[in-house]
Amino acid sequence: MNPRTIRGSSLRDALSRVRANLGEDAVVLETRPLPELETGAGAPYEILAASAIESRDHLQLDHVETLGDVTTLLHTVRKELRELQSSIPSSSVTEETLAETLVHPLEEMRATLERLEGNRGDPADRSADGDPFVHELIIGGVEPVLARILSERARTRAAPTSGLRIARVPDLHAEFIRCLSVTQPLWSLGAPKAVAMVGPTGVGKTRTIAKLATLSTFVHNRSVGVISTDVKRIGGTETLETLAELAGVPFEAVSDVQDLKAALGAMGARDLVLVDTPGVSPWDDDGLAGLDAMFAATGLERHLVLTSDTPADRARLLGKRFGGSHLRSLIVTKVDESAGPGSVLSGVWGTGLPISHVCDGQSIPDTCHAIDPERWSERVVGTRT
Ligand SMILES: Nc1nc2c(ncn2[C@@H]2O[C@H](COP(=O)(O)OP(=O)(O)OP(=O)(O)O)[C@@H](O)[C@H]2O)c(=O)[nH]1
Ligand SMILES: [Mg+2]
Repeated sequence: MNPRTIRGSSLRDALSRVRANLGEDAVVLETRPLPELETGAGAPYEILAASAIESRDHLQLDHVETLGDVTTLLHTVRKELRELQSSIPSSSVTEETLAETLVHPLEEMRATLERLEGNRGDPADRSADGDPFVHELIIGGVEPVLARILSERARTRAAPTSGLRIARVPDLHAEFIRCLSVTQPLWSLGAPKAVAMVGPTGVGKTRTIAKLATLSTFVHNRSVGVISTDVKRIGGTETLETLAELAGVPFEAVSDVQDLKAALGAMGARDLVLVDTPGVSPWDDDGLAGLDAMFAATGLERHLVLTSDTPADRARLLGKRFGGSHLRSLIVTKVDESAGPGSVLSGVWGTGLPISHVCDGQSIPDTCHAIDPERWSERVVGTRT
């Protein structure tokens, strides 16, 4: 694109010169009054503009990519509306319910559209839209669309209604911490608890259970039991059984709900019973129905396990498919493989669940942690004020 600067004796005059020189569809990139001439006759203007054909060529790839993002988000919104309509009796669908359900997807869509708008700027700034906060958050691992939303919220926090909207790092910290909801780790639950890990295949459910069983036993002094329901696949239980044995923790492999109930009964006095489930595709309706039936029969708590590279819109879908309002917390794994610690925000944002644990490696047990939002925020945003 070769933008040109064109001047006129007024805005209207400058615009007609732009059209005469660059065509009827010329793209106006910037307008500004010419202060040094303001005392003269009229109000002279300068316009930075480019020919539409060049601009389209220039933006084509970004448009394709961004329109793809917008289409995905629209698809998610439409799907959520359909699910909302079918899951809530029509009399109880209030404007508040709708607004609450749609607020996150709409914010994401707005940020994406703003990026489309921002794509007219300097190509070098596109990933962060030239916004240093967005840049900082993306470097810290935050998903770009969420980085834009957080930066915007920090500015609103700094100047809610008017003013220069200049935010500082503490405003960004406050907004990050507000989004990063956490809940108590599983080893500090008060009453005896039986909890199950659910989630798609390969996200780290089994390994997380091995870490939690070991840490809960040796570091937090809890009596623990482990049950695996992943008996149909070859190799589904062996690793966990061996690890439970090494930690001196009782282990049972069960193949149906009756056996599961019996095993839960036998371990009923334990502080924490961890139940492993097989990985299920979010599109496998039968597999998910099997899980639902197991939970309905046992009253087990469910905790969703997702990897840290799961984008917010996919996390939203996975949250709904793996239990929706029945889920108690989110465990984010493979943070060590992500772009940065800020990546954990996508799961929380998409599912609306608080994080109970994050995992950042394969080794057992030292790569499973509870998180403190303030310290986590410092790792993402830094501590400069
Ligand atoms: N780098 C890294 N690897 C991990 C982490 N957690 C689990 N893994 C690895 O991810 C792979 C899958 O882990 P599993 O625990 O078997 O995953 P799963 O969810 O039980 O898998 P399925 O039972 O097949 O659904 C293994 O190679 C683990 O060692 C983590 O926090 N970081
Ligand atoms: Mg497993």
